[in-house]
Amino acid sequence: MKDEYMKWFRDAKYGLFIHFGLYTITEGEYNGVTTPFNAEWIMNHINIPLEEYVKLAGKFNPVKFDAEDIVLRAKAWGMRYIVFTAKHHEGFALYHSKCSPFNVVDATPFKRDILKELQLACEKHKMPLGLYYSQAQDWHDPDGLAYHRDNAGKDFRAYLERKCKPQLRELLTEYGDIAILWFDTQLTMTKEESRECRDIVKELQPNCIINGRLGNFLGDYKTTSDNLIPLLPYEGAWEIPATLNNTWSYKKADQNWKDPNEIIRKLIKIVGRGGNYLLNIGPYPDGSIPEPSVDILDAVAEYVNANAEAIFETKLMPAFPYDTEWFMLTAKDYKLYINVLQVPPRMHIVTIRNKIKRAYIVHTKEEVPFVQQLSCENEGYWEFELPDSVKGKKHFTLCVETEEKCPIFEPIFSNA
Ligand code: H79
Repeated sequence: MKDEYMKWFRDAKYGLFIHFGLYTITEGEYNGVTTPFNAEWIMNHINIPLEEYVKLAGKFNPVKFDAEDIVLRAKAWGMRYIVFTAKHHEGFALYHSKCSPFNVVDATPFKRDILKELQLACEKHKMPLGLYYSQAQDWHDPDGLAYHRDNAGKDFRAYLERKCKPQLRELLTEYGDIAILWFDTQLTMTKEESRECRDIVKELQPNCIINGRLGNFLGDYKTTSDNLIPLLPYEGAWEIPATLNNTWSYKKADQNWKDPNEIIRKLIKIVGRGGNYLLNIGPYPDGSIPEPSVDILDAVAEYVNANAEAIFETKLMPAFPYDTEWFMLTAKDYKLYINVLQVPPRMHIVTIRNKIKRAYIVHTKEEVPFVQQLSCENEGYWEFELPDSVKGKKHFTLCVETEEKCPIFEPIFSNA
């Protein structure tokens, strides 16, 4: 198969994004000013001068950062890969870079190579590790780009050769197998410049997957806009990066956490449309994970782990013709999963034409009696008799095994 190296990614469905950098220790505030937006953008948004910003490195000491704990939690949360910020727009490397002293080992009292620790923990627990790398924006290098700033006098080529390309080489040669190179914000990068970054990745690690934000359509898969779920199923590999509140790096003023049920609903919606959900945490300045994030992801994990067969290794399916609130579908060959997100008074579904072989509750494996007939409108109609074990439950998944390999839905407007 042509894209065999992408298979694990397409099956993985759910990953952990980690935003950690010097911005973390501001918690979204600097000299009494709270940044109005994402905390990792604080330098740019509230205009902290570079000579001030670099002083944050002297305070960077996340003594509670525990790579193995993070990896084990990600596993327990049901996540199948991790993407970590090796360098965000601020330009600070969270690893021991030899081509820029603005890095965690050389510039901070912490002195530990965070990325190396994460790599070893990921290897130990067989967790694929991807790296976020801001390829065009670098607010530390004088020739790196900055959004909303005048970049006219900069020699971007000099930055590329001096920092971006050598750092990519370091990341791809000194930190084991890199599962994904996660680029972000191409800005004005030309096709040739994106191509040079791509070539370095593929030369050093041909199986490393490149996300779409490398720019110029040179990535291996589509990254959607932050936090935006495509309306329709999409056949190519794709992923949505998303937050649990409204910031990526930790921000004290943002306690607008999503409800776990909303995360579950989004996960099913994304998976049903063929995508991956890359869900973010922004550790505290001490390196530990904020309790609200842990609580949400623990709650989501109960659902994910109980219903894993309806989520992972699922395939793209046609769009169900109705915009349903109480359930959303996912599919595998010969199996349709009805992910019930709000238990209805009567469990019936219309417009499905497949022939049912059997139906069972995913987390208990109980057989479920069913009726399959035509509705009074002559539509395909399924009805299920739910066992007591799911009554009163907030959500559960029903698997319907069908004679046919793929779901068959009736178009609802063609015979009008
Ligand atoms: O790393 C996270 C963000 O920091 C990064 N992508 C995710 C994964 C990102 N970089 N740029 N953008 C997102 C888009 C930039 C949007 C902007 Fe703004 C609009 C920058 C300034 C205005 C959004 C609103 C970000 C800050 C305020």
